[in-house]
Amino acid sequence: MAFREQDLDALMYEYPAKVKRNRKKHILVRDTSQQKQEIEANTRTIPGIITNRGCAFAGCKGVVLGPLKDMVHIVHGPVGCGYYSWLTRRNKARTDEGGKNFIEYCVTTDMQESDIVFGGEKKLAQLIDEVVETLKPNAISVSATCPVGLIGDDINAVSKAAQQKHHIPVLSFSCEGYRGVSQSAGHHIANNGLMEHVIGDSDSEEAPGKYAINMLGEYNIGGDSWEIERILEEIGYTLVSVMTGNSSYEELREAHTAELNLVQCHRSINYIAEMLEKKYGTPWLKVNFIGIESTVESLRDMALYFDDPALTQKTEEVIARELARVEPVMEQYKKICNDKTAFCFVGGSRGHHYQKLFKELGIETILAGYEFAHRDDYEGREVIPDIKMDADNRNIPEIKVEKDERRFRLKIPPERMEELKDKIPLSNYPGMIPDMKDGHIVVDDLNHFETEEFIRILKPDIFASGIKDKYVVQKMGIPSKQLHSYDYSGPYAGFNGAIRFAKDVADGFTTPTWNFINPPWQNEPLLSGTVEEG
Ligand code: CFM
Ligand code: HCA
Repeated sequence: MAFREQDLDALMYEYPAKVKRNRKKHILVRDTSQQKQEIEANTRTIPGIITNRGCAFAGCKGVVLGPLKDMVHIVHGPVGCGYYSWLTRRNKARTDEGGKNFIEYCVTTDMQESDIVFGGEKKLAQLIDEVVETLKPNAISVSATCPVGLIGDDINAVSKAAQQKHHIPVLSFSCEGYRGVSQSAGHHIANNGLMEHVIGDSDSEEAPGKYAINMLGEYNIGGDSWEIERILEEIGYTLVSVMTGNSSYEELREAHTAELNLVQCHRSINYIAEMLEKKYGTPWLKVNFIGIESTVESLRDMALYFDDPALTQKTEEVIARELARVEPVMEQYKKICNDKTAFCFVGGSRGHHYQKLFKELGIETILAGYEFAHRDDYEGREVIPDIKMDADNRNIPEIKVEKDERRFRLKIPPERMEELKDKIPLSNYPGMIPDMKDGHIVVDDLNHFETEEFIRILKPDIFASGIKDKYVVQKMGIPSKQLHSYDYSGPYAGFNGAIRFAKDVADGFTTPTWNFINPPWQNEPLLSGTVEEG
């Protein structure tokens, strides 16, 4: 059914007027006749509403720092904060030869009532001593949970003292859960800390190999990064670091030597991309390795950036071989998935990234959104190219693109500039809204009430989101796919990931389970009300 802007009022029938006014700004029905549609985002969830969002601690320790495997990540706080952030995100890591890997450890000060009353600094200092002695990590992070900020423990001072005592980096992060409005604040805190204390903290000036790149915003969930690395390394790229999937403190120190930064998840790490650009002049390129088409497009953009015929040729060879292998398999799954509809609601980038992969299977995303993205993730960031040649620099051909003091140097031979300038992938991100079709819905910080209402009205064939709403939706008789943890499957990125995803989704549609579940609307009327006489 076609959904219209005015249908939103009916959908929100239970909201008090003030709440309705607020939530309406976070929901839009796509209308391509409008030049630009705006949405409110990155604001506080209304207290009492059941949101899927996480906290700043989750964004800092869980998302950005957690995957760094040669570090021990200490949670200073009650045991629950450590326990519930222990391995649930499925950021995988393999131990390098002779290397250290503490990913499977859950290390916390386990604060008790007495620590809240008398302070937990001593306990933290003792735990750091114990960690150094027993685990000998390359570095330690200390992340603060809510009570730490409330009682005023100075984790910064404790960490500094421990660093002097043990001669290993002990980094503290004031990422108390209540900071900011979601996990997004935690990404920022972690990014700042890594940039200040880790990235570039080595004497290396040269990259370790040819076509040296960092991959930012890739966390190796379900092994995604390994599949992307397989492709990039075969083409001939040197991965200096991945931020931060399957990565290490030691790898990150070298990140400044890369020639180009790829940005997979824009939301969680754009700060580092921008800071690297400012500090070292390294440009960044938005990529997307979710979906076959997006993967191919990203590989071609990268080849265009380096503009080396041998690299371009190898890129095309790998693309042709992989497409010949995976496309016939996708065709088979498409027969099951074709003409179906999806809701796709995930954190800060996957709500958009997965839409193309759904599309490749013939599944249309009719409602999408992010938990905690900012407006530029929805509306895009505009970079107006103002291309100038540097006449003195003809031996190192480059294009300078300037906007808001941001400069991108793209190595393109001058004679090809005219031909390539419109194709150059600038450091920008078009956002989710322009990719949505007329009548489709974009929702920021979708909550449980709205989820049920939208499902009742639009009845999608598959619902993609996270653990907090998965089971409610499945009990309504609709297959659900966790796009955070991949329901213990994966990888879903790259060519092999697309096939794995297609199989999992097709299995979701064809399982006989659905014969045993009656969706509520089969037995209950969709409308209810009273008829007044007279
Ligand atoms: Fe980036 Fe992520 Fe996401 Fe994210 Fe997350 Fe995640 Fe996510 Mo869960 S970094 S914004 S804070 S792509 S943990 S790996 S799945 S909400 S859409
Ligand atoms: C987080 C992590 C999370 C949660 C997933 C979910 C993840 O936000 O702290 O709600 O299903 O990907 O593990 O986003």
